[in-house]
Amino acid sequence: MRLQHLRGRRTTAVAALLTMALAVPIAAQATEDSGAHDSAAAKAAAEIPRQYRVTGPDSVADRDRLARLGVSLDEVAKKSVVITADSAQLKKVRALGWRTKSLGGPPARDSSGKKVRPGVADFPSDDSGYHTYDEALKAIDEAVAAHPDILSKQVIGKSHEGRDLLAVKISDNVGEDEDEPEVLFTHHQHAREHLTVEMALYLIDEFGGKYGSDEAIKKAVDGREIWIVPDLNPDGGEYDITGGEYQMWRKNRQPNEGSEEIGTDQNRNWDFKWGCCGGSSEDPGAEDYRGAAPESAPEVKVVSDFVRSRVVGGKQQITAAIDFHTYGELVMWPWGWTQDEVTDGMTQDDIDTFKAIGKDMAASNDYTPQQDSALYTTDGAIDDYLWGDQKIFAYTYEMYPGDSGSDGFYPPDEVIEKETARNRESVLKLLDNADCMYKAIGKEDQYCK
Ligand code: 0X9
Ligand code: CA
Ligand code: CA
Ligand code: CA
Ligand code: ZN
Repeated sequence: MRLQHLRGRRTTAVAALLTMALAVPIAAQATEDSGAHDSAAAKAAAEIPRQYRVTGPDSVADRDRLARLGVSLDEVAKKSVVITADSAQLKKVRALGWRTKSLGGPPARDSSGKKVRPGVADFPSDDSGYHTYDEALKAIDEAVAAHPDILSKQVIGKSHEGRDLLAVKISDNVGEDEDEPEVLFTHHQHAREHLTVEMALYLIDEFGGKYGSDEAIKKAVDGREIWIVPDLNPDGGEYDITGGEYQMWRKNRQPNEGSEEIGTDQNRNWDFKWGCCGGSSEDPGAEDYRGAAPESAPEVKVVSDFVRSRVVGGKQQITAAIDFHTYGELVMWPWGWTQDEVTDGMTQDDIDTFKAIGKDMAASNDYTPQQDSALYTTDGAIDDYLWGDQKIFAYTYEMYPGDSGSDGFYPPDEVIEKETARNRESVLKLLDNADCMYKAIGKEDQYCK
């Protein structure tokens, strides 16, 4: 509590300084923006959206109003937010009377002078510690080859552009479907959130490599069937690093009928209360475009089908899940579609369980625990689907950094090791609870006997 308070004050002071320092460049930026053509075609061709701090929004209602303009809300503070917007969206934000301040474009990270060839998907040279899609595949294949008794890989389907979508299984007797609680980890719904793929690779390495030497790892691997979907958005991820320059891309790369705009926000496309509640956009140009129909994004359909395939003998085998995002350092739980806690499909015991385990996990990684909708309203998000439709205790993590002062979506590769290992204990806690989530509220007998 105290730490958060201090952090908040420091952020405010820095914000005040930035406001003064950046007053002139912002005005220049705005002129430049408004001079640019805002036709969808011109925008679709090239414009890299930017982050802005918007000062004023201080409630969920304010933030929802902002999100309906088609911008993404990347960071939420008490009296301001950080958004990603293109020039047309920025104009709309300003028309609502909010004060905006550019935070600049994504970092270049090519100090070594080694340039990536135009059109080639690769991280800028200073960030070569991140894995491209092919590099991640190779790392996974190597891990599976090194530990075939506890790791296996399967292709569960294809992305819009035809890349393989994988599920890595980790368990003892990995080739058999045993009667053990199953736990799902999903990664990289949003293209620019590359640290989440590193989180998947960390888990695969940690569980594979330490099985023989680490008690806690061995217990988890022996007693659970762990599913890792390391990359739900390979097309977007590759697009985001085109030519070694970060593109600030969020959605998948599926074209939209009748529009020049590309992409669906996968985390608004799941088939539970899809588009119900003002928590997504029907505009294909919006950062949170929900798609033409639930599961219209092939990647969402593939993973939904995979999850449904884990219903065996009428019982969903997966009991718990984490969907990894960046950034904000948050542990969140459903609902996203409503501010309410106890509702149809969420009993007092359910929400108490979500909170007890969520807070415990957040205590171990020093993230902030909260309900999804404390940020802003979201409908069609994965955790609402997994809980609402499949009764899987599903959490959403927002990884490092806590705020955009530390490079937002693009933290340098030097932080990968620390910021992935940071979640080791919280992941082990979820795995430990997965045999009966309700034991966290002392109701094992009532629910799990
Ligand atoms: O907006 C999102 O999808 C997530 N934030 S991000 O900056 N990574 O895009 C937050 C989702 C929180 N709500 C639910 N999970 N329902
Ligand atoms: Ca580096
Ligand atoms: Ca097993
Ligand atoms: Ca099983
Ligand atoms: Zn995200």
